[in-house]
Amino acid sequence: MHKVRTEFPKNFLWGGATAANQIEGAYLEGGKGLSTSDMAAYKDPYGEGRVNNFTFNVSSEELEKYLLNPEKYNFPKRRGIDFYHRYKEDIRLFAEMGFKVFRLSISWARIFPTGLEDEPNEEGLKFYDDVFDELKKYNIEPLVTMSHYEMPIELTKRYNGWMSRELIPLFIKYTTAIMERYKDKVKYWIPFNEMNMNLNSIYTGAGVLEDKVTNVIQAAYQTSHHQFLAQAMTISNGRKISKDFKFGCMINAIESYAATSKPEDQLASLKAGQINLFYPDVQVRGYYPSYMIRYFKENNINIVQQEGDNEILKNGTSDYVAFSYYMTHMTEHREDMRDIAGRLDSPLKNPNLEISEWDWPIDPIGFRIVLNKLYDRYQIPLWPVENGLGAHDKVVDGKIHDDYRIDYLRKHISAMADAIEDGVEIIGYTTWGCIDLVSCGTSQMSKRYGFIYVDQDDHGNGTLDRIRKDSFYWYKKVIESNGEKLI
Ligand code: BGP
Repeated sequence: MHKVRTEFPKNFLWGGATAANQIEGAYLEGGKGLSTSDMAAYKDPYGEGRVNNFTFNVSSEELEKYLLNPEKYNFPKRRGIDFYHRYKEDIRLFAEMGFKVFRLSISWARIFPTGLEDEPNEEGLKFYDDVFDELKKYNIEPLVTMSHYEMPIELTKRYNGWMSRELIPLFIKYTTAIMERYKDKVKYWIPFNEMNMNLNSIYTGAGVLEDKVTNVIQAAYQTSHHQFLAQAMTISNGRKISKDFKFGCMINAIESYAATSKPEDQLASLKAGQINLFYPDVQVRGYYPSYMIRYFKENNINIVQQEGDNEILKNGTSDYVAFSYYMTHMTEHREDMRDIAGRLDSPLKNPNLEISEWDWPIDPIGFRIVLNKLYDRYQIPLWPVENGLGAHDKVVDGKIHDDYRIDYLRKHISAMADAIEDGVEIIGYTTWGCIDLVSCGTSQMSKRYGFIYVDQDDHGNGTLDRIRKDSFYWYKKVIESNGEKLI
């Protein structure tokens, strides 16, 4: 019988998560080329009467303007939080909290500035060597995302991003270069961040200019097909490079509760769940599930595939399921299922849940449900690699009293402990934005997730000084006690 575990495993990997485009800055230093995320211009986040004025998508017209007259716009992701120059100080702070793992991503455009070069950029490779060496000093394990919402902009201009199959060999060239280089420094890899968010923003996830495609949903699935292949090929290549490598697929896990007990709503909730889990289904099992083949047929979605694709998918499945968890949604029956699945902004509000300042529902029990469902389905280890609360923080006499963040994380860690007791196998936990960083969705600096405050506003004003928040000391105790002390 499965042993009931009442505590976190001894070697549980506690830590935090980031992404290159949201922290590094130095967007043209060290030979780096321009990337898709360098084009996410800041827009008034409260514009059009909405709190979430997403800067996710870029049109052809905008891209042209941004390339021609960049000085007219504010591009927060070009600045990040200057991790490129301050990584030693930041890693020292992570070590002080007792991190066992640090999730970061490599910027493709630092290694292949346009994506088209034959040889990698040595300066870019060296930067990550230095970062990994610094982590090693403190025995912090790196968890590396190969593609986290960015790619060389040249690939968007030339191929319209992942719409083109040409991207696959270019990505393989990049991932082979980094796996060869860091084979003795990195064990845990995630080829793509939240591939399922292609449905939400095809530019952010796949470098595609939406105005250049005719059917955006079909395009999202076509880019995903190319990324599935690229991921599977990366994994099968990686297994030849090092036997120690462990690869995770990664989704934004959004559990969708049925709005009522009506069977039609229950079915709609099942379907929304399938659309979410379609991604790990392909990446863990190695083939397209039948429910999705039906969905494609019913919605006139035609994915261009080639002979041999099934074989590729089968040969590159994942070792663990990584996922981000922020919220749950509600689903009701609709004639057009495309309205409800795969979106970040749910049309229905759950009256039982509190919401964040950015309208994201807060649901720790949903976290336990997601952990159980994923484990029941795949029976391989899980890794929540993003979870956290975006909030406005106030500095008062040099201190940040972020008890709301502590409360959020405490409840989610508790839910994770319950899931462990349910028998779910979890490798580790990395909270999102362990140091304040630029928001992915809104490009705001003021949407903060960190244990460490970074003195910078949405327009780039500030000293960039790092300040420990109350949550910093709290998380240090959580790690020290291996999840026992949550108070
Ligand atoms: C995830 C992304 C992250 C991230 C996080 C929070 O979807 O993988 O990059 O930033 O969401 O989102 P936001 O920054 O929009 O609050």
